[in-house]
Amino acid sequence: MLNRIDLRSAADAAVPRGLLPRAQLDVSVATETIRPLVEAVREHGFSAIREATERFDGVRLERLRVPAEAIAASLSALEPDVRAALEEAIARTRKVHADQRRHDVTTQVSPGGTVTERWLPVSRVGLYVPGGLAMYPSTVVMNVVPAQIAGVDALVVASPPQKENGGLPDARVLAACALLGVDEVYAAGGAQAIAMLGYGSTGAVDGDGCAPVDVITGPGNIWVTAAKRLLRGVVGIDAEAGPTEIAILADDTADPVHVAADLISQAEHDPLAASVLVTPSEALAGAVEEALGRMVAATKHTDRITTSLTGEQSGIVLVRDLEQGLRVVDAYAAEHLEIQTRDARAWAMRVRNAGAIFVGAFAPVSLGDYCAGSNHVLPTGGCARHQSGLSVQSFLKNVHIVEYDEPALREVAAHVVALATVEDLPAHGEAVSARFPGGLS
Ligand code: HSO
Ligand code: ZN
Repeated sequence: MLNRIDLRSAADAAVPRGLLPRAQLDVSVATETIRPLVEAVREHGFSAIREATERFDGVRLERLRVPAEAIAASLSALEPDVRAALEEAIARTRKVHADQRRHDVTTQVSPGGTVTERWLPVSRVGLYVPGGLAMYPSTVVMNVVPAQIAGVDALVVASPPQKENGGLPDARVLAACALLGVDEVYAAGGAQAIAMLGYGSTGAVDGDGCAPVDVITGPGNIWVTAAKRLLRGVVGIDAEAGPTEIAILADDTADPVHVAADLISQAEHDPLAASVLVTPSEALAGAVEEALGRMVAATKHTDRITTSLTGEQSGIVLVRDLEQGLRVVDAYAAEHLEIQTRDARAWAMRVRNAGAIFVGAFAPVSLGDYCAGSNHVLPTGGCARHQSGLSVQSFLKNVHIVEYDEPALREVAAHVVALATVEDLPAHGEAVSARFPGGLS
């Protein structure tokens, strides 16, 4: 079912990324397609959002903002087991993210001269929660918890209106908002929602509009990603989240049924999702193939999963040994990486590039999707080489506070003047020497 890539006789040098399975997602074309829509929302606000919503979601919007009663009613209607699960997910996610809080640090640079690095939350954050092939109340948790711990002033959620829910966003998404105390929710999806968050928008009536935010986070389809790219600079944007990915580094100690189940679990998201097994064991590769054959047919979303597993973005990579496997997973830089080997923790600690790493036989990715306490908004498409997943840090910025007294400035004044002179910016130097009319020394 999966493509095979045999790297066992490949040279020992760094693994060329081009050899690894990965779909190319052309966001730049989509960016041009949605540019007029983003501009229309910027100029016309609600009427442009309503028009796009009718066209893409098949819903005629009466109001942009979801009424407080509808959010409360969704929580009352929530199944008790789902409520308990969401509460547990929230508690664990809070526990882990509370430890990410930053503390201000003051460095004494010289006697009388200090620089304080102060961490401040952004004021207003917009969280996008998609609602296409699947509904994601868990994504509400993963976005809202770190923003709240960072201490943002205002937090708004946008999620596409659903015909099945009377033109409101998904009921479970609304219930998750209620559990987290989020009461500013907008029924908007796709590129129009991102434009609404970035530029702000009028509403159907007074008080129904959305004020612009400072940062937009949350995953979405290619149109959402393209709109975020257009808005970058106008607002802060988290990573561009493409289709989900799982890579598993496994040896002959791994259970093929567990490996197959985990590959299937992420393939379930999207026909474009990527599932990659990296192993030195031909026996494991064969057993996983055999298990997939049985298990894919028996699961609910067989078509989507088959498309994903047989696509060019998925495959089994055969390696000589785990050392070469480590180089492969580092080059691939998966959104999610599982290590199912002997000494799994030791191998995990040697990985440089991955969005999140799941260690050993009992830490499947779906645990992290919901209840591990870790965040599930993670860099895809190889961005884990230079980016991190969503965290409290995503909602903080730092400002340096510079405090020098007179002797401290005098001590370094000549150096400032010398650098200003060499850069041909004498007024910079004069701003210092003006403070010492009697000379610098
Ligand atoms: N695996 C997805 C997150 C998710 N899974 C939400 C289930 N619900 C991307 O990390
Ligand atoms: Zn998932």
